[in-house]
Amino acid sequence: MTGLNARAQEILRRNDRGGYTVPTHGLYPYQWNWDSAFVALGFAEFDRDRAWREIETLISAQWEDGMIPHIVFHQEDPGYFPGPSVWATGKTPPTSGITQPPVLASIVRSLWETEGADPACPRMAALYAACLRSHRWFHQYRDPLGNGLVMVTHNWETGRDNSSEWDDALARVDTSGVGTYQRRDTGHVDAAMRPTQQEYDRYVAILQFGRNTGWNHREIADKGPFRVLDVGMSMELLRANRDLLVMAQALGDQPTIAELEARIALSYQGMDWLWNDEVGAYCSRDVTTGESSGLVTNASFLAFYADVGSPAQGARLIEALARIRTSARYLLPSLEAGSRDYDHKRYWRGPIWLVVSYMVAQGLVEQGHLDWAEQIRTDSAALIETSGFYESFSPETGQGSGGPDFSWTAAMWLAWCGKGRAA
Ligand code: 9WN
Repeated sequence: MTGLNARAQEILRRNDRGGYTVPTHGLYPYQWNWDSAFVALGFAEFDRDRAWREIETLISAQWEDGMIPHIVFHQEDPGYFPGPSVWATGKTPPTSGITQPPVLASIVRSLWETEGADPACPRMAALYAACLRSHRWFHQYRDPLGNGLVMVTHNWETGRDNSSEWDDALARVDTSGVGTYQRRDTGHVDAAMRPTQQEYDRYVAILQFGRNTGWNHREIADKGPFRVLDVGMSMELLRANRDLLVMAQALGDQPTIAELEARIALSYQGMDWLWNDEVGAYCSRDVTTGESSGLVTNASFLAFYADVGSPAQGARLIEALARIRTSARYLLPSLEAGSRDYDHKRYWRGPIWLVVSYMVAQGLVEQGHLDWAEQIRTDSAALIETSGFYESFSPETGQGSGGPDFSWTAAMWLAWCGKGRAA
């Protein structure tokens, strides 16, 4: 085994807390939803049973209404804010009160297919049922326009926490009642790599709104202070519904097949609402004001992963990618350089996040843009080779940012960008 492969496995083993993995030691001491999905792909490269278990542990915290929470607090840790007592959801195990990107079904399909796609696989069937419940929760609570797109009620749900896409909506959040609290993140990593204090106040204010409703997701969706159609999650859910459909077909789940087909058609059509012709890309859109963010982010390119758009729209996206390439030494930045508040070091305002790069590259392969997919893959591998397994990376210098020895970065090395590289 080569050095980086061994190192990546060691990171996953070391971040393993028994059935679930923490994203990184210190900064994120709990189980995160979409992190676990990608981490399972990494484990699958050397321990199949552990890969399934990662997702099964996450699912054990699924809410009765189908929501899969964004954090599961399996054990207390004073090193993270906001912890379980701040969320106060009253669940066992304790969880946060919001969700995260619905990538799980796509990863379950991948695990199942690499094991031969046996329709009688009980682990697939159980996770299929859990993913279906979660997708129905999105359809029921998070589709305010009835067009198959995903509305988020907290920017943390998007997983792209401080993307400039949320700035206008966040600016309207009233923070006057937030009170005092102690951030923990800036005690672990350089504050220049994290959201600002003003942003954190807004995040906390939105959380408090949800808590004050007793985590009533109907009320939060209708009246919450943050209501945005997220381009990333809309693309991911469309993709995940297609992957779920493949499993529904294998299981012969007829009524669900029809339901999913209708859902896929709806989202496919609905995605045009996110297309911004001025910038030539898909962008998030505010539900309250109807405004498009007008920003080209890494999530814009998930259109390939979701297989949406006309050939002309696809060509414009490739044009945008080529333009981004001229200013980024490494692909794929989370925000195009030159955009409002672009910062190559600050979290989701520029740095590269390999899990999004992985999904975009997968989509590019599927749509026949092999050169671009390979460019993203080799750039991603080079980042790890030069800087290590960081949470994210500067697209300008390649330097690592955020937490070190990061689980999903290790997983992406093992399952994707490190494959076949002598390291
Ligand atoms: C809040 C764990 C998570 C990722 C997110 C990333 C970051 C958390 C935080 O870390 O968010 O959920 O406290 O900053 O933005 O995508 O899932 O790795």
